[in-house]
Amino acid sequence: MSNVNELNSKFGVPGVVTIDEGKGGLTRVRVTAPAAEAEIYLHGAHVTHYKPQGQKPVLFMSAESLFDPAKAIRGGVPVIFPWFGPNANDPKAPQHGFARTTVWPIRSVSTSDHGVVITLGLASSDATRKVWPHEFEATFTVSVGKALEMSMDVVNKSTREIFFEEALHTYLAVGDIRRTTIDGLAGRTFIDKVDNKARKTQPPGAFTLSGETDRVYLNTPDTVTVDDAANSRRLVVSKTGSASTVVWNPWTDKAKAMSDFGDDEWPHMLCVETANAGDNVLTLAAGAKHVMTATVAVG
Ligand code: TA6
Repeated sequence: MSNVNELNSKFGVPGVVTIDEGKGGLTRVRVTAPAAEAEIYLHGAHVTHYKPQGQKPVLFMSAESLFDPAKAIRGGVPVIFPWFGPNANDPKAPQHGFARTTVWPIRSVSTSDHGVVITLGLASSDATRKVWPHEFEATFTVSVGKALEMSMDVVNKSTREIFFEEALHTYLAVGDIRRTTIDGLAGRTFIDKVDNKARKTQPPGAFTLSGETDRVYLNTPDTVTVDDAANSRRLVVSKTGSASTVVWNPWTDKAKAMSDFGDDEWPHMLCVETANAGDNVLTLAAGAKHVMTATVAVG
Protein backbone atom coordinates (compact mmCIF):
# COMPACT_ATOMS: atom_id res chain seq x y z
CA MET A 1 0.00 0.00 0.00
CA SER A 2 1.28 3.46 -0.86
CA ASN A 3 2.77 5.40 2.01
CA VAL A 4 1.60 8.82 3.07
CA ASN A 5 4.33 10.65 1.14
CA GLU A 6 3.52 8.83 -2.08
CA LEU A 7 -0.20 9.47 -1.58
CA ASN A 8 0.42 13.15 -0.96
CA SER A 9 2.50 13.55 -4.08
CA LYS A 10 -0.13 11.71 -6.11
CA PHE A 11 -3.34 13.15 -4.63
CA GLY A 12 -2.42 16.06 -2.35
CA VAL A 13 -3.49 19.61 -3.22
CA PRO A 14 -1.37 22.12 -1.26
CA GLY A 15 -3.47 23.99 1.28
CA VAL A 16 -6.61 22.04 0.35
CA VAL A 17 -6.06 18.28 0.48
CA THR A 18 -3.46 16.63 2.69
CA ILE A 19 -2.94 12.95 3.35
CA ASP A 20 -1.42 12.17 6.72
CA GLU A 21 -1.31 9.58 9.46
CA GLY A 22 -4.40 10.11 11.56
CA LYS A 23 -5.45 8.49 14.82
CA GLY A 24 -4.11 5.03 15.41
CA GLY A 25 -1.66 5.66 12.56
CA LEU A 26 -4.47 5.11 10.05
CA THR A 27 -4.16 6.98 6.76
CA ARG A 28 -6.37 10.07 6.68
CA VAL A 29 -7.37 12.56 3.99
CA ARG A 30 -7.80 16.08 5.39
CA VAL A 31 -9.81 18.59 3.38
CA THR A 32 -9.78 22.33 4.05
CA ALA A 33 -11.92 23.93 1.36
CA PRO A 34 -13.39 27.46 1.43
CA ALA A 35 -16.89 26.04 2.06
CA ALA A 36 -16.04 23.34 4.58
CA GLU A 37 -13.48 21.06 6.17
CA ALA A 38 -13.61 17.29 6.40
CA GLU A 39 -11.61 14.18 7.25
CA ILE A 40 -11.86 10.79 5.61
CA TYR A 41 -9.97 7.68 6.72
CA LEU A 42 -9.03 5.14 4.07
CA HIS A 43 -9.99 2.56 6.71
CA GLY A 44 -13.61 1.94 5.78
CA ALA A 45 -13.66 5.00 3.48
CA HIS A 46 -14.87 6.56 6.70
CA VAL A 47 -15.85 10.22 6.85
CA THR A 48 -15.07 11.16 10.45
CA HIS A 49 -15.46 14.93 10.28
CA TYR A 50 -17.48 17.43 8.28
CA LYS A 51 -17.75 21.09 9.32
CA PRO A 52 -19.16 23.79 7.03
CA GLN A 53 -17.43 27.14 7.51
CA GLY A 54 -19.05 29.05 10.38
CA GLN A 55 -20.91 25.98 11.66
CA LYS A 56 -20.32 23.45 14.43
CA PRO A 57 -19.29 19.98 13.23
CA VAL A 58 -22.24 18.19 11.59
CA LEU A 59 -21.07 14.65 12.35
CA PHE A 60 -20.77 13.07 15.80
CA MET A 61 -17.58 11.22 16.65
CA SER A 62 -17.28 9.24 19.88
CA ALA A 63 -14.36 10.28 22.06
CA GLU A 64 -14.01 6.57 22.83
CA SER A 65 -13.82 5.44 19.22
CA LEU A 66 -11.11 2.96 18.37
CA PHE A 67 -8.89 3.58 15.37
CA ASP A 68 -7.91 -0.05 14.95
CA PRO A 69 -7.56 -1.75 11.56
CA ALA A 70 -9.70 -4.61 12.81
CA LYS A 71 -12.51 -2.47 14.23
CA ALA A 72 -15.07 0.01 12.91
CA ILE A 73 -14.71 3.69 13.78
CA ARG A 74 -17.52 4.87 16.08
CA GLY A 75 -19.17 7.94 14.60
CA GLY A 76 -18.97 9.89 11.35
CA VAL A 77 -20.36 7.89 8.43
CA PRO A 78 -19.62 4.15 8.56
CA VAL A 79 -20.03 2.57 5.09
CA ILE A 80 -22.14 -0.53 5.55
CA PHE A 81 -21.88 -3.21 2.83
CA PRO A 82 -22.79 -5.90 1.71
CA TRP A 83 -25.16 -6.72 4.59
CA PHE A 84 -26.86 -4.66 7.29
CA GLY A 85 -26.77 -5.90 10.88
CA PRO A 86 -25.82 -9.53 11.49
CA ASN A 87 -25.17 -11.76 8.47
CA ALA A 88 -28.22 -14.02 8.29
CA ASN A 89 -26.17 -16.82 6.73
CA ASP A 90 -23.07 -16.59 8.90
CA PRO A 91 -23.31 -15.60 12.58
CA LYS A 92 -19.50 -15.38 12.75
CA ALA A 93 -19.32 -12.79 9.96
CA PRO A 94 -18.76 -9.16 11.08
CA GLN A 95 -21.87 -7.12 11.91
CA HIS A 96 -22.71 -4.63 9.13
CA GLY A 97 -20.45 -6.29 6.56
CA PHE A 98 -16.74 -5.89 5.82
CA ALA A 99 -16.63 -2.53 3.99
CA ARG A 100 -16.18 -0.44 7.13
CA THR A 101 -13.16 -2.44 8.32
CA THR A 102 -11.41 -2.68 4.97
CA VAL A 103 -8.96 -0.11 3.53
CA TRP A 104 -10.36 1.64 0.46
CA PRO A 105 -7.57 3.01 -1.76
CA ILE A 106 -7.94 6.56 -3.10
CA ARG A 107 -8.97 6.52 -6.75
CA SER A 108 -9.05 10.29 -7.40
CA VAL A 109 -9.09 13.77 -5.87
CA SER A 110 -10.48 16.81 -7.67
CA THR A 111 -11.20 20.39 -6.68
CA SER A 112 -13.71 22.87 -8.10
CA ASP A 113 -15.62 25.97 -6.98
CA HIS A 114 -18.27 23.51 -5.73
CA GLY A 115 -15.79 21.88 -3.35
CA VAL A 116 -13.42 18.96 -3.12
CA VAL A 117 -14.34 15.51 -4.46
CA ILE A 118 -12.56 12.42 -3.21
CA THR A 119 -13.22 8.98 -4.67
CA LEU A 120 -12.22 5.73 -3.00
CA GLY A 121 -12.65 2.19 -4.29
CA LEU A 122 -13.16 -1.33 -2.96
CA ALA A 123 -13.09 -4.42 -5.15
CA SER A 124 -13.75 -8.06 -4.36
CA SER A 125 -10.67 -9.90 -3.11
CA ASP A 126 -9.72 -13.22 -1.55
CA ALA A 127 -10.56 -11.67 1.82
CA THR A 128 -14.03 -10.52 0.76
CA ARG A 129 -14.76 -13.73 -1.10
CA LYS A 130 -14.20 -15.68 2.11
CA VAL A 131 -17.26 -14.03 3.66
CA TRP A 132 -19.18 -13.04 0.52
CA PRO A 133 -18.49 -15.15 -2.61
CA HIS A 134 -19.29 -12.52 -5.24
CA GLU A 135 -17.31 -10.26 -7.59
CA PHE A 136 -17.99 -6.54 -7.22
CA GLU A 137 -16.46 -3.10 -7.61
CA ALA A 138 -17.59 -0.44 -5.14
CA THR A 139 -16.82 3.26 -5.47
CA PHE A 140 -17.44 5.75 -2.66
CA THR A 141 -17.41 9.40 -3.64
CA VAL A 142 -17.35 12.21 -1.07
CA SER A 143 -17.99 15.80 -2.11
CA VAL A 144 -16.99 18.34 0.56
CA GLY A 145 -18.73 21.67 0.02
CA LYS A 146 -21.63 23.64 1.46
CA ALA A 147 -23.18 20.19 1.92
CA LEU A 148 -21.64 16.77 2.44
CA GLU A 149 -22.54 14.70 -0.59
CA MET A 150 -21.77 10.98 -0.66
CA SER A 151 -22.36 8.37 -3.33
CA MET A 152 -22.06 4.61 -2.93
CA ASP A 153 -21.84 2.97 -6.33
CA VAL A 154 -21.75 -0.83 -6.62
CA VAL A 155 -21.07 -2.71 -9.86
CA ASN A 156 -21.87 -6.42 -10.04
CA LYS A 157 -18.80 -7.98 -11.65
CA SER A 158 -20.22 -11.48 -11.20
CA THR A 159 -21.81 -13.56 -13.94
CA ARG A 160 -25.04 -13.85 -11.98
CA GLU A 161 -27.26 -11.46 -10.07
CA ILE A 162 -26.20 -10.54 -6.54
CA PHE A 163 -28.25 -9.53 -3.51
CA PHE A 164 -26.88 -7.02 -1.00
CA GLU A 165 -27.78 -4.48 1.64
CA GLU A 166 -25.98 -1.19 2.21
CA ALA A 167 -26.08 1.91 4.38
CA LEU A 168 -24.36 5.22 4.91
CA HIS A 169 -24.68 5.01 8.69
CA THR A 170 -24.55 8.74 9.38
CA TYR A 171 -24.03 9.86 12.98
CA LEU A 172 -25.41 13.41 13.21
CA ALA A 173 -24.17 15.71 15.97
CA VAL A 174 -27.05 17.23 17.96
CA GLY A 175 -27.03 19.41 21.08
CA ASP A 176 -29.56 17.28 22.98
CA ILE A 177 -31.50 14.38 21.48
CA ARG A 178 -34.29 15.04 24.03
CA ARG A 179 -34.87 18.44 22.42
CA THR A 180 -34.51 17.23 18.85
CA THR A 181 -37.39 16.53 16.48
CA ILE A 182 -37.30 14.30 13.41
CA ASP A 183 -39.58 14.97 10.46
CA GLY A 184 -40.13 13.37 7.06
CA LEU A 185 -41.07 9.79 7.94
CA ALA A 186 -44.80 10.22 8.73
CA GLY A 187 -46.95 7.39 7.43
CA ARG A 188 -44.00 5.13 6.69
CA THR A 189 -43.80 1.54 7.92
CA PHE A 190 -40.84 0.74 10.14
CA ILE A 191 -39.35 -2.34 11.76
CA ASP A 192 -39.01 -1.58 15.46
CA LYS A 193 -35.84 -3.35 16.59
CA VAL A 194 -36.46 -2.48 20.24
CA ASP A 195 -39.90 -4.13 20.13
CA ASN A 196 -39.27 -7.60 18.70
CA LYS A 197 -38.97 -6.24 15.16
CA ALA A 198 -42.67 -5.36 15.19
CA ARG A 199 -43.84 -3.54 12.08
CA LYS A 200 -45.42 -0.19 12.88
CA THR A 201 -46.55 2.94 11.07
CA GLN A 202 -45.01 6.32 11.88
CA PRO A 203 -47.78 8.68 13.03
CA PRO A 204 -48.27 12.05 11.33
CA GLY A 205 -45.96 14.96 12.17
CA ALA A 206 -42.48 15.28 13.60
CA PHE A 207 -41.37 13.16 16.55
CA THR A 208 -38.89 13.27 19.40
CA LEU A 209 -37.13 10.23 20.85
CA SER A 210 -37.74 9.31 24.48
CA GLY A 211 -35.66 6.15 24.84
CA GLU A 212 -33.50 3.65 22.93
CA THR A 213 -34.64 3.84 19.35
CA ASP A 214 -33.66 1.50 16.53
CA ARG A 215 -36.01 1.66 13.54
CA VAL A 216 -35.65 0.57 9.94
CA TYR A 217 -38.12 2.63 7.90
CA LEU A 218 -39.08 0.85 4.71
CA ASN A 219 -39.96 1.98 1.19
CA THR A 220 -39.20 5.61 1.90
CA PRO A 221 -37.39 7.92 -0.53
CA ASP A 222 -38.03 10.79 1.84
CA THR A 223 -35.78 13.59 3.00
CA VAL A 224 -35.43 13.68 6.79
CA THR A 225 -35.20 16.98 8.64
CA VAL A 226 -33.67 17.02 12.11
CA ASP A 227 -34.50 20.08 14.17
CA ASP A 228 -31.71 20.42 16.70
CA ALA A 229 -33.21 23.01 19.08
CA ALA A 230 -30.26 22.93 21.46
CA ASN A 231 -27.95 24.05 18.64
CA SER A 232 -30.63 26.22 17.02
CA ARG A 233 -30.09 24.55 13.67
CA ARG A 234 -31.63 22.08 11.30
CA LEU A 235 -29.83 19.21 9.63
CA VAL A 236 -31.29 17.81 6.44
CA VAL A 237 -30.55 14.33 5.13
CA SER A 238 -31.71 13.83 1.55
CA LYS A 239 -31.04 10.84 -0.67
CA THR A 240 -31.45 9.00 -3.97
CA GLY A 241 -31.35 5.29 -4.72
CA SER A 242 -32.23 4.44 -1.13
CA ALA A 243 -35.50 2.85 -0.03
CA SER A 244 -34.72 2.52 3.69
CA THR A 245 -33.94 5.04 6.40
CA VAL A 246 -32.61 3.86 9.77
CA VAL A 247 -33.07 5.96 12.91
CA TRP A 248 -30.95 5.00 15.91
CA ASN A 249 -30.01 6.28 19.31
CA PRO A 250 -28.68 3.82 21.91
CA TRP A 251 -29.86 5.87 24.92
CA THR A 252 -28.47 5.17 28.41
CA ASP A 253 -28.22 1.38 28.79
CA LYS A 254 -26.92 0.58 25.29
CA ALA A 255 -24.47 3.49 25.55
CA LYS A 256 -23.05 1.95 28.72
CA ALA A 257 -22.80 -1.43 26.98
CA MET A 258 -20.66 -0.07 24.11
CA SER A 259 -16.97 0.12 25.06
CA ASP A 260 -16.20 2.49 22.17
CA PHE A 261 -18.96 4.94 23.07
CA GLY A 262 -19.00 7.23 26.12
CA ASP A 263 -21.73 6.63 28.69
CA ASP A 264 -22.69 10.31 28.49
CA GLU A 265 -22.49 10.71 24.70
CA TRP A 266 -25.94 9.47 23.72
CA PRO A 267 -27.70 12.89 24.11
CA HIS A 268 -25.36 14.35 21.51
CA MET A 269 -25.95 12.05 18.56
CA LEU A 270 -28.65 10.74 16.24
CA CYS A 271 -28.11 8.25 13.47
CA VAL A 272 -30.16 8.96 10.34
CA GLU A 273 -28.94 6.31 7.96
CA THR A 274 -29.41 6.21 4.22
CA ALA A 275 -29.84 2.54 3.39
CA ASN A 276 -31.25 -0.34 1.43
CA ALA A 277 -31.90 -2.91 4.13
CA GLY A 278 -34.35 -5.56 5.27
CA ASP A 279 -37.28 -5.81 2.85
CA ASN A 280 -35.38 -3.32 0.66
CA VAL A 281 -32.45 -5.68 0.04
CA LEU A 282 -31.15 -4.98 -3.48
CA THR A 283 -30.99 -7.33 -6.44
CA LEU A 284 -28.33 -6.34 -8.96
CA ALA A 285 -28.09 -8.06 -12.33
CA ALA A 286 -24.74 -9.28 -13.64
CA GLY A 287 -22.77 -6.30 -14.97
CA ALA A 288 -25.27 -3.77 -13.61
CA LYS A 289 -24.54 -0.79 -11.37
CA HIS A 290 -26.50 0.60 -8.41
CA VAL A 291 -26.01 4.14 -7.10
CA MET A 292 -27.12 5.35 -3.68
CA THR A 293 -26.48 8.95 -2.64
CA ALA A 294 -26.88 10.83 0.62
CA THR A 295 -26.59 14.56 1.17
CA VAL A 296 -26.20 16.03 4.65
CA ALA A 297 -26.67 19.77 4.92
CA VAL A 298 -27.29 22.43 7.52
CA GLY A 299 -30.85 23.62 6.77
O1 TA6 B 1 -28.11 1.18 12.54
C1 TA6 B 1 -28.52 0.83 13.83
C2 TA6 B 1 -27.76 -0.42 14.24
O2 TA6 B 1 -28.06 -1.50 13.39
C3 TA6 B 1 -28.09 -0.71 15.70
O3 TA6 B 1 -28.80 -1.92 15.82
C4 TA6 B 1 -26.72 -0.76 16.37
O4 TA6 B 1 -26.21 -2.08 16.34
C5 TA6 B 1 -25.94 0.18 15.47
O5 TA6 B 1 -26.35 -0.18 14.16
C6 TA6 B 1 -24.44 0.16 15.65
O6 TA6 B 1 -23.93 -1.07 15.23
P1 TA6 B 1 -22.33 -1.31 15.43
O7 TA6 B 1 -22.06 -2.64 14.80
O8 TA6 B 1 -21.63 -0.16 14.72
O9 TA6 B 1 -22.10 -1.24 16.92
